[in-house]
Amino acid sequence: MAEITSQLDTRLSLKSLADLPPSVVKPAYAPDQTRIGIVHIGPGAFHRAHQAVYLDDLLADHPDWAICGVSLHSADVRDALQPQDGLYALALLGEQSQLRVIGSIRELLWARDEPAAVLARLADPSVRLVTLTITEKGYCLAGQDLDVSHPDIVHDLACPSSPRSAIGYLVAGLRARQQQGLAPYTVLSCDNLADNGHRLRRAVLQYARRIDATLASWIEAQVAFPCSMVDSITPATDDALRARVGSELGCVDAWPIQRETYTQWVVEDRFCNERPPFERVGVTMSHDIAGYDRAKLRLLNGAHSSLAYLGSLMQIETVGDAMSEPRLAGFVERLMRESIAPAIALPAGMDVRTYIDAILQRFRNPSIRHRLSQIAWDGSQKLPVRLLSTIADALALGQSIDALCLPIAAWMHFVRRQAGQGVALVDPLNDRLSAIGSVTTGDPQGDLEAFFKLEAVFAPLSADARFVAALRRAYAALGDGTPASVSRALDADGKSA
Ligand code: CS2
Repeated sequence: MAEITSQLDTRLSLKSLADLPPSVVKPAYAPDQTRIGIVHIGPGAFHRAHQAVYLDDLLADHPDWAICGVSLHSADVRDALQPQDGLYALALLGEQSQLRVIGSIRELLWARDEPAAVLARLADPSVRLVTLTITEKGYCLAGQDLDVSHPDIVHDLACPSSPRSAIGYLVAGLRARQQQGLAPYTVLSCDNLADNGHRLRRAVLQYARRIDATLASWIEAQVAFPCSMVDSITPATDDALRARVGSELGCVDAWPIQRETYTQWVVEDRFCNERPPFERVGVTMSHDIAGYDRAKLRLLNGAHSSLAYLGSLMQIETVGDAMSEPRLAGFVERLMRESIAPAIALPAGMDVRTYIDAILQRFRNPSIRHRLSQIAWDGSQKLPVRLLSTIADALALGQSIDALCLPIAAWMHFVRRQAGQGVALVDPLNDRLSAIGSVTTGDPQGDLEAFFKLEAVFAPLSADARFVAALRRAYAALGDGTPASVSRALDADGKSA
């Protein structure tokens, strides 16, 4: 016992790497012999489960593509991983589960603490690529444009050399390069946004134009912002994972990560500086990724958010549990096959039936517990991209939007329920949402009007009479949002199908 305790006092690190049991897969290279070539903004769980793993596969043969992870808002990742020399364990969950230690993140910075170090890295010519996973809200967008009233953007426009936002840092780094006559870096968005590269480019240029027109023209002419599609289901770390990883490693990892074994990354092959040979480690490099990103966002993420809100109202805890509820599983399958897929312009060669089958199977993965409450975060940011865009396209094609409105109505009931119980939402619009939730009465007409004040979510659809009527029906069908009334609405949808 004493021995086990003393082992568990040991922290995962370069020093303890050699002592890990043989069942744990270790980096196939010496992490301290690599060099940083990528700055990644937002080294959260998704990045560490996805991009960092592709780079981990590459570093043995291409050691100058290690990652410097920069957190903008919280010191947590740096504080957990710095004492571990950047190492962490990744549990791959599937039929053949595996534990591997990832070594590709070689430096961790918290921008609030070390802004000069972040700017120095961005200006370092060995850094040829800057990648981002900052979630939808990190882009500070209002519709298609930069939200110039966002507090971080207001701050950065006033003090561009000591930024707070990702956009502010990207531009400050590019400005240093332009001034020093250095080549720019490619900026690669890895977030769940359709046309993520184009949207980021637009926001960066809108910001740059406000501080320096010459710089903006240089960025416009010189910097590439490829689009990408990222996919791997990554449930948040919980105590069960920490305990399992601790006992398998025989030492402490303060922040292990878990994900399904499936992973996909499609990247538009348009870089303005050197890039890692991503294709060698399973990344699909393509000249046109539009279509892939829409299919994934609308089918997988749209279905996820639908399960999240309908399932939460039904007091179901995880995606797996939701898929064991026949009404909900039936609804989400019909939604994907009959409402979402017909409204997407699919990429050439994509067999959408097989794609949907695979998603449903991934949702049923018995090895993972993916909490609906995690997916329910940031609904105000996710719904426009995941479901409302499909509704707009379905309307343009003259298709029925009744089923598509049900998860939107479920979100509204969810917001109302949380406000009624005094529970804060994890959502950048939490204040406005709780205010709206607390004035709702359950009357569809009045409640819709209250929600439509959220223009960033509902405009311009809220001006379309067909949408208003369908959403009103869906909201009414969910009654008072209790499990019994949600079940009735799902039954009714099944019968009308
Ligand atoms: C999920 C995604 O939390 C969520 O909103 O829908 O994180 C999803 O698991 C990934 O996009 C899968 O690639």
